[in-house]
Formats: sequence, C-alpha cells, structure tokens
Amino acid sequence: MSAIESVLQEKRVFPPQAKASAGAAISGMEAYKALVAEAESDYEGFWARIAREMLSWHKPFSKVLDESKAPFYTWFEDGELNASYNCLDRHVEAGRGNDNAIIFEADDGTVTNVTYQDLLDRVSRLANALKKRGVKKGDRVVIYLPMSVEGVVAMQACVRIGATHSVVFGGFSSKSLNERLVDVGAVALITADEQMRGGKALPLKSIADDALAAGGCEKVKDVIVYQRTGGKVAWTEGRDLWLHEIVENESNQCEPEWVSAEHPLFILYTSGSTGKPKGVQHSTAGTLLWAAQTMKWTFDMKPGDIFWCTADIGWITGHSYIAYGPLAIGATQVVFEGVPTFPHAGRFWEMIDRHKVTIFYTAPTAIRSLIKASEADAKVHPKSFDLSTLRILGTVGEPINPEAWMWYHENVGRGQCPIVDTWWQTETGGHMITPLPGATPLVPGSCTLPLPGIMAAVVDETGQDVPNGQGGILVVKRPWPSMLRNVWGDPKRYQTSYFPEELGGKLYLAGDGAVRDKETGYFTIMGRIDDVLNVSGHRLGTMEIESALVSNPMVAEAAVVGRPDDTTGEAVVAFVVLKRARPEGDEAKQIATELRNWVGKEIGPIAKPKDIRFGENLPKTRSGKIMRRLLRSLAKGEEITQDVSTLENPAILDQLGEAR
Ligand code: 7RM
Repeated sequence: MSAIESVLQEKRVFPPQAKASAGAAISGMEAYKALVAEAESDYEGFWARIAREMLSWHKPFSKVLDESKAPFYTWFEDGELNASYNCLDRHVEAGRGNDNAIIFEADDGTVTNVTYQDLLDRVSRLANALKKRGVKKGDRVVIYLPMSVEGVVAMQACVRIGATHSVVFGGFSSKSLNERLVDVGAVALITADEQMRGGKALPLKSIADDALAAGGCEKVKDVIVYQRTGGKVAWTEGRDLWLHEIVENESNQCEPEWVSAEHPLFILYTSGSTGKPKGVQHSTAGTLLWAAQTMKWTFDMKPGDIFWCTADIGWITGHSYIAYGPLAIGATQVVFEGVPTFPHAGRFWEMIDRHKVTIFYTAPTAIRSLIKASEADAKVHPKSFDLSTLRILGTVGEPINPEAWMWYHENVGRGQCPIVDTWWQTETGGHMITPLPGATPLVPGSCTLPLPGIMAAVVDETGQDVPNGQGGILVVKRPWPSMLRNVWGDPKRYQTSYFPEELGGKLYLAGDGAVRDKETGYFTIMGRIDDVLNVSGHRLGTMEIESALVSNPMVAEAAVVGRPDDTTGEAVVAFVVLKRARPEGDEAKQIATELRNWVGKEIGPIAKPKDIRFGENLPKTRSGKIMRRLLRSLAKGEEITQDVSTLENPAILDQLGEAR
C-alpha cells in the first residue's frame, strides 16, 4: 500500500505552459476530449481515419477491425503497404531527400549525418543483397548489432523485401542469441565484428559464432558482418560475408515488396512469467501507424525538431521510436552508439547542446544515475550545458519517482518542458497512457491518461472495474492496431498470457498493477503483478534467472526476487542452495562472483544478481512451495511480521536474512 499512499500524497500539478500548447498537435484538454469522444462514438472510423492520414497505402484497406477470431484480431487486413516505403521513399518523393534522417554520434564522439536519400540508398542496397542471398518475403532475419546506422538500415532492409526481423539486444549472451535464432527459425543473421561502448571494444561476432555452434539453427545460411572496429574475427568461409562487400555492387534501387497490413513486421523477444522469453509478433500497418501517430501526439514532433531517443534498437523503444516512428514522419533524430557516462557523465547534456536536441526521451534509471553523478561533479551537471533548445522531455520503461521527475523537470527542462511519462510495453507497440505535452496537466509520477482510442482500465481479479482510488489490475478493454498479434509459434501462450479466462477472455492483461486518482482519473503504475522484474527498464523473468542458476553444476535450488533499488528501480536478489555445504565468508563471496558471471554468460550481464544469499534450504510451505513473499521481505531487509507457522522450516529465515 505504501506505493499508493505516496501517489495520493503527490499534490503538485504542472499545467501545460502556453508555449507548449500553442500549435501543438493536441493543443488542450478540449482537443484531447474531442479525440477521445470520436474514438468512443465510432471506434473503427477513428482508427481508419488516422490510418489513412498517417500511412501511404499501396492498396487501400476496405475492412478495419476483424474480431471474428478474437483474441486474434486483425486490422486493415486487405490493405497493402510497405513500411520502408513509408519511412523513406515517400519523403524523398516529396522532395525531402536532402533532409537529415539520422545524426549519428559514435562512442568516440565522431558525428555522421545521414540524409533520407542516403538512408534509402543504403537500405535498398542491403535489401538487394539480401534478396540475392535468397532471403524472401516471410523469412526471419535475426539482427545482433550495436547502436548504429547499420542497425536501422538492416531493420529497414528486411521489411523492404517483406522479411520479418528479430533484433536481439547486443548485451545478450550466445545462449540467449541461440535460443532466439532457433525459436524464430532465422535464415540469416546480421551482426558486427565488435561493438564500441564506453571506449571499450566488446565482441559480437565471436558470441554469434558460439550461438550458431550451439546448434538448432542450421537454417541460418548467411552471417552478414558489419565491420565496426576492424578487430580480428574468426571466419567461416561460405557462411560469413562482410556487409560492405555484399552491398558494394548492388543497385540503390529496390522495388519495395508490398505486403498485407497484417504481415509480421517484426518479432521481438521479451520476458514473461514463465521460463522462456516470448516472441512478440507485431503487424506492419498497425505498429507503424501507432509509432507515427504517437510521434505527433506524444512528442508533438514538428518540422525543425531534433528528436533523441536514447534506447537501444534491441528493445521495443528503439524499434518504435528510432527505427520506425521518427522515420515514418520524416523527422531528424540523433542515434547514439555509446553510454551516458563516457567519457564523462555529462555526455547526454553535452550531446543535447551539440545537436540542439528539442525532444529528449530516456529512462528513469538513466536520470537517477546522472543525478548522482552530477551531485558529485558540477562539471557534468546539466546546468553546465546549454539545454535551451529542449522543449519536451520524455521517460519510459519503469515508474519515475517524483524526486527524479522534479530533478529532470528543473535541471534538464529548466522548469519549462513538459515531461511525458509514457506507459507502454513491448506488446503494445507504442505509447498507451501518457500526458500530451500541450494539453495534460502533469502530476509527477503519474502517466496520467490513455491516448485517444486506447481503452485502458483498472479491474479486479474477476475483470470487474474497480472504483478510482482503489488499486487493481491494468487492462485494455478493446483491441488496438499496434497490439501484438501472437506469440511466435505459440498461439496458446498468447491467449493464456494476455487474454486469461479469469478476466473473461476479452480483456488485454498488461501484467502491471495500477491505481486511478479519485478526482482526475489519472493512472499511476504500481509495477508488475507477475514474476517479471524491471531492472534499469529491462524486463527480466525471475524464472529465467532461476533456470540459469540451477543449470550451474554447483547449484541445487534457486529462487529469485526483486528488491527496490535507488538507481536501477529494482535489483535482482537470488537465494541459492548449493549441492555442497552452505558456504561462508570468503568462499561465499567467491562462489557468488562465479554464479554472477555464470548468469551473465547464460542470459547477459543485465541479469546478473546484485545480491546472492546462500542457505541450507529455502523457506517452503509443507506442500513444498517456495514462499516468495517472505523472500521479498528478506531481500529488502525487512523484519518478518507475517505468520510463518505454516512453514516447513522457519529457522531458515534467519540464515537467509543475514546480511552477506
Ligand atoms: C516500453 C517498455 C514494459 C513494462 C511495463 C511496466 C514498465 C514501462 C512505464 C512502466 C511505469 C512507465 N517495454 N513500464 N513504462 N512503468 N511507468 N512510464 O518498457 O516491455 O520492456 O516493459 O515496463 O511494468 O509492463 S517493456
């Protein structure tokens, strides 16, 4: 309940400032309410109107929403289009080929500008090269690349020829990459020799080699390698190809493959409550439409704006708000290879200053870590840079605490920029609940109100609406165009994860808890209600980490929970029972380090437990169920006040509660 109380205590309200409202796409609450009313009175008409306005159709659609196979919905199904045409060609055809599409800043500060014409040429060349290698419509291509122009080019080249990409974040291990290659049935892999982050070269190709060697992905015929650093790599003749070599003699003309609106645009893996990550399948028209429309509504993008989303293309935010949304509306955006703390923790502010960024979109975890850094060193404080071009700030990925919100508002936004706290998910394709910069009065820590057309609600365990002021389960009551279409290869899991029978089978279950304010109806997200952790805005399944731990030969049993963390939002805490006697002192430290590295290798460094505690056993009920509730209390260092009389082994709590 403490989360709700702190929300209800938040009384500060920041009404939209006149200059944010003037000329905004949605210029006030009246305009917002008019759109909400339009969607409510004619749901399909509303979506059809914006789909015609935002996208260029090769063949117009005649049907809008088809609910006959619910919850497998389709939108605009008989329409045909190409996402890459919408992101590139149409701007060039409109005479804007010389406009900058991407301002790329490398880890070492080197800046490269890429115009829409350049980008179209590069995408077409790679698209032709892929076609020549036999990649065709419907094939899946895995992309394992650093933040780069090539990353965006690779995604766009796939969709240009109707191939479906699945981007794997460059921080994932060879095992994670292997699982995704196998599950998605990839025919090609696009990777790089190495990636540069914070002045260090990190391997990618060798991890990709290990992933391919691990088996199950024999369908991968080609491994295309972007030469980023020129570092030494092993080479498999007949399989490995240098990207620069295969595009060299290709034409810069490539007729886009026109696909159905429902054709899978991409598959992106995300953690769920059970072991294996889910391949979230998105459609072409719906996801592109919403990425484009939210660029206009949430970010109020206008000609002359410079947009910067700091996410990685390996996450949904980098898909919708780097690879697709900004390009679909013909915007200019900054793409950054590096990390916020290199060569100093003022890098973000320095880059906003250098590139005259007007709209900046980042994660609360980055803000919190930069607050700390700038308190320690005035030189990296935002006030040491000229941030006067900024007009809108955004956050995403996790709840933002009111303190971080206020700091962001005052120090980065100079008290003048609205903050759009955007709630959404891999599965939703784009923003769902968010303030509008020219309309919505802001309350720190609240994502405020649903976008027009999004029927979000808070319900109880039976699917009944709960009154405002009472916490509950966040759901969406009607299908929307950018929602996921399926879990790749597992329709059953799609149905049970997102449209559970308990809620009546029709409500989209987001997996988050939420509460709406009594007076304003504003939503505040209270975090996941399932076994998913959010560490620095990254989604991690507790079961995934547990499976990684128990696959270590030393480990007999493991349970993983989250603990609130000042910087990362949540931190991973693992309770581990070894096959040998419970270690103590230096031995415990050493094994903990080993296990941490093990998890890093199994999943990726982001999943490494911050804290590992060893016990002779785990707290279990007499029927053998692990009491995670108790583990969460222990992880937080709380005193156990619950009744533990049903525990098989209450003494274990003292052992596990001991600070390491
Ligand atoms: C975009 C993204 C989704 C989960 C979601 C929430 C949490 C995201 C916010 C937020 C509070 C926000 N996709 N979340 N945005 N919580 N306020 N503005 O993050 O699939 O990786 O994660 O992230 O728990 O369910 S994601």
